[in-house]
Amino acid sequence: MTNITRRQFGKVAATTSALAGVSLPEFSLAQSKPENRQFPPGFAWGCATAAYQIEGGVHEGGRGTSNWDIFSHTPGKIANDDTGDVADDSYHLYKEDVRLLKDLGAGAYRMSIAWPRIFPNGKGQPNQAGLDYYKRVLDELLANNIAPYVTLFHWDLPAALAGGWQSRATALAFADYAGYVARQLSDRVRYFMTTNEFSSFTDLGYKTGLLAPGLKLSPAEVNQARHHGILAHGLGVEAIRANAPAAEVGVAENATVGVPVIEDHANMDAARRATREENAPFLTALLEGAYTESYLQGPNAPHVEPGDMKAIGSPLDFVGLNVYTSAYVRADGSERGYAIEPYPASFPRMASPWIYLAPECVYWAVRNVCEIWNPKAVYITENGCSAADVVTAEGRIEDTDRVMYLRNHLTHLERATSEGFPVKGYFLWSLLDNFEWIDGYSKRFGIYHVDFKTQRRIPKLSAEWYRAVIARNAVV
Ligand code: GBH
Repeated sequence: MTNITRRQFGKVAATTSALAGVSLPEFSLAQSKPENRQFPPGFAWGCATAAYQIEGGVHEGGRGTSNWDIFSHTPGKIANDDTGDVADDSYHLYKEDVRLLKDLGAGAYRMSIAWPRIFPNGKGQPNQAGLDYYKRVLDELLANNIAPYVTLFHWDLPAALAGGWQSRATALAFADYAGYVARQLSDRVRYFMTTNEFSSFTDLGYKTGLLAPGLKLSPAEVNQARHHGILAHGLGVEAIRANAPAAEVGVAENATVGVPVIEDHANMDAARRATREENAPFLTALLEGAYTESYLQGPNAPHVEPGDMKAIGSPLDFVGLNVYTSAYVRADGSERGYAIEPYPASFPRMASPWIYLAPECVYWAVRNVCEIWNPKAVYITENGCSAADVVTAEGRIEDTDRVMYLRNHLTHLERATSEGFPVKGYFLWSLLDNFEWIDGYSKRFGIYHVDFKTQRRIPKLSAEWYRAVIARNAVV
């Protein structure tokens, strides 16, 4: 287009299409709404963290050893051989961290409880000092009008539990722990999540060996560990309900999210099918109270005892979704009805190579889950990204890439709320730079920068931006 301006081109195109017809189908653009990307009144805005990633204090208050203490101290497992021994030292600095939440205007905080602080041996005698630590944290949150959303298991498993998730006894021990915590803390906590990300603590721990305990087991053994994971959830829900009748109980799950390559009926249907099939060992089993037929086919199906599936299918008050990226799906005419498209090499990513910048994931996570299973309520329990943050000479962190990532995801989340899907809140991962599992301290996800030598916290541009989002209850 060398000798024609864009404006002229527009005129020509309009004239041509009016006179001669067009080859592309007609469509109408969605109207942008006057209220401008507002979220519903009462929408919960928060940040998320996890105990082993922020607390440190691993030898304090009678805490027992966890699988992650062992794994992180195994040479070669973690970038730079980092450990969570100190992390953000939130064990001591929790008041400062609550203050950071307060400064954001956050009304909610998703945190986890370290099972080995409550039961140093995984079961048996509870540890009062561990419980008292969480009472102090919760009291500080409540004094600042921040509602705690508590995850009971975010991967730090008491090392004393022999066999870990290979053992059915671990699921039973989890139920006892969950019931105990619910009874002790439900005067302070209304929202409980049982477990965080089944595939992370089962598949990545027992199949690929990437995360603790770093095993590479057979498919049948892996399916059994998965079953124990979701059984722990189910028995945990029952135990929380028995001990804290007023609690709202859910789960935080990183479901695979099918996103239609084109928003037409065939591909949207394929994306729904993919979301149900790809999550068959986990979320699908929870929300249907049964494994799919296809998952049970073949010689590697898990051994299921009578009553297990009923517990696993216990009704939930909310479904928490940890969403970072999409799986693009197309209808392919196959028997299962879908294909997942591989990412082209040029697909943009954030600082962690697994975070493809695919912000439609939050909309389709909500929509698929609601259309397939119709849950009472949905939360985004994690969303965020790592970025190669730099502290300027003036001491600022201008993380425009993180703001771009978050703003795009919230734009797609607002599409879901404006269409009436029951999304009740959003938790940004993460409040602070922290111990990022196998990446150690080399990947930063916080909206507050942490200097791990001094433990000084500095708000990044993204913190400033998130404060504006919360204040306006809208994408800004
Ligand atoms: C969440 O996991 C966790 O809940 C949270 O604790 C964590 O800090 C946060 O995300 C950010 O990572 O190295 O390419 O093999 C998200 C699921 C599972 C995604 C492990 C990254 C490793 C991919 N994660 N996975 S790779």
